[in-house]
Amino acid sequence: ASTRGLLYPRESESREVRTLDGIWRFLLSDVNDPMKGVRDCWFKTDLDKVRPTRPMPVPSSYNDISVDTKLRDHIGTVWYETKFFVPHSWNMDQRIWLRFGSVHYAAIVWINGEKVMAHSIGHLPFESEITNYVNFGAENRLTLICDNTLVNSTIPQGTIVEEESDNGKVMIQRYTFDFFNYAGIHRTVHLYTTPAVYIEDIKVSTDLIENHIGLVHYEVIVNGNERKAVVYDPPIEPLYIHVQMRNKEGEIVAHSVSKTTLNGTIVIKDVMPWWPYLMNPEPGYLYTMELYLHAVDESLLDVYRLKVGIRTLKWNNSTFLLNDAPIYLRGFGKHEDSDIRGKGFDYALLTRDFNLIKWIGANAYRTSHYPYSEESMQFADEFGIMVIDECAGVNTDIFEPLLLQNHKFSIEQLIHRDRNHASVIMWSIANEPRSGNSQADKYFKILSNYTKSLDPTRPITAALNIEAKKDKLGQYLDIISFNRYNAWYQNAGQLDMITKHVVEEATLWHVMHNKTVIMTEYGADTYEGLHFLPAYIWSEDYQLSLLSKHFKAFDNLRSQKWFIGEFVWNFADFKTAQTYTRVGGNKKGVFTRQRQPKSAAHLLRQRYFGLAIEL
Ligand code: BDP
Repeated sequence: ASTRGLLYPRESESREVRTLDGIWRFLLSDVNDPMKGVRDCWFKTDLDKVRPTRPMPVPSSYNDISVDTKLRDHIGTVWYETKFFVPHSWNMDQRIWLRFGSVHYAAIVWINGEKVMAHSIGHLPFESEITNYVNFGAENRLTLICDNTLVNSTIPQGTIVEEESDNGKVMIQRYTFDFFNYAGIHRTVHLYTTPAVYIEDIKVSTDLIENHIGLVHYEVIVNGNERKAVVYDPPIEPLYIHVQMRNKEGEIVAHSVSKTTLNGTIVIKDVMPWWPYLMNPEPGYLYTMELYLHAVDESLLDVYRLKVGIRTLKWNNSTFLLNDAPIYLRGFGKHEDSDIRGKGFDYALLTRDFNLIKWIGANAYRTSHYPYSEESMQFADEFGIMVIDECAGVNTDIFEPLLLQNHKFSIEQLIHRDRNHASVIMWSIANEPRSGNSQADKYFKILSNYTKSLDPTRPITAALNIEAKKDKLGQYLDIISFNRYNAWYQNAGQLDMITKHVVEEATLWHVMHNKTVIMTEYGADTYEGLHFLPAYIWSEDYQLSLLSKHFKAFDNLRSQKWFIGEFVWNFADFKTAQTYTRVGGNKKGVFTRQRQPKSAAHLLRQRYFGLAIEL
């Protein structure tokens, strides 16, 4: 699969977009022979002819759709199949693309029995041109195998162990992170067309001069000449791009001048910069960048539209500035998680989440602990919500070379996918890595430098949880983030042992590295409706007190400019693997899994709006 391109599929004068979302056919492979179907070529025939299939919604995790433990806890591979028509009208001078928003964890895809792509690492898109594999004016079969196994070299890591059960030997997937390892086709499946010569990729960065002149630097990659010489022989060259910017009202406010290049800078006078929520009466202001690809004879080849927010980021040892204004982040660690669909994308859930974020007055969240949907990144741009964009490296341990390679690849794909979003203000390269281990230093030096080389325009961070003195990663970060569960995992029940500890730990991180500091996780599991006075662990009252003791620490720290943000864990309750520490999953949500507020949500709302007004 190509990792270039990956522009979100958008229709235009020159492009058609369809989705293949709906009910697909589905079956489980045998746990002890997960690759049998590949050996026996199940993709060469209808899956129903191989074994009985069951209906499976796409997008969705498959785990919670049935009432079957075997499906929920399945380890290894599963098969999906659907059929689709390619109309005659999509004739040979177009290209046809098949694109998956994400499949967790690894996938191989066949069209009409021919392999068209393979991808691993969940939560990231992949696509392939399928023009030469489809039947025009006829039905086509799409078959996919998906593997959810996590091992030492996957991002994130896991281990498979064999245990004795009542039914003989069974495989068990172990992992050290707590969120449930949902699997399946998690995001939209797009079928779309481009012209033969097409805009493959766009890279945008922005600048502001005195907050009233906006600069949009762009680089465009065009492809197609060499790969479809049948159509364009000799190739069409040179090509040029005409770019224009429209404001929210749809008026053209600026355009490119060069008629010879694919790169350039657009200047917008009296610009409306992109501002975070509650920092400006019009947060999340986006321009539409229209790119027209022309042949030199002026004929129009391709059109693509990209939303662009114009803002700057600057950081030093003591502040983090957006459009030259100091930023204080007030937000959440989140999860993509909900009843029945698991990690499956759902516009209703996404819209509800953003309405709650607005209601509570937050201005930021971290995509803990993996890249979230592209649609959510578009929402964050529109709503003015700042995103700490985290790759899927969680609890990284056993630092082997193949892991480093995959970790680099996961960051590379993430940055490639999200670099044009104004909402992305920081990359998080890991959550709670075992950063005290002897190999961690070298590993993270390479990973940090690599990340910075891919995108020097944003700072990098990682959510650390080992003692500051033992950590080896902080030295390579631009901003230090730390997670700590005072009065929960340590000193459970001791609400009087929070404030001092938080202040001391944040200060230690700052003093050791002379960098800005964020608290990226703190919180308490809370069973909604459970009340105890005086506050008692797991009750709503305990969560309220625990949060307010942290607020006291944050207020103390905020007088130091280097403390730049607070993120409560978690936005909403979410499903976990089964352990005796979890009652119906992780309950540290300020909202329930059904997205209704616990008492703490009202307290947090007062604080977050209060902080916004102070700014
Ligand atoms: C932290 C992890 C987070 C967990 C949280 C918890 O970063 O993913 O959900 O603990 O246990 O260590 O609630």
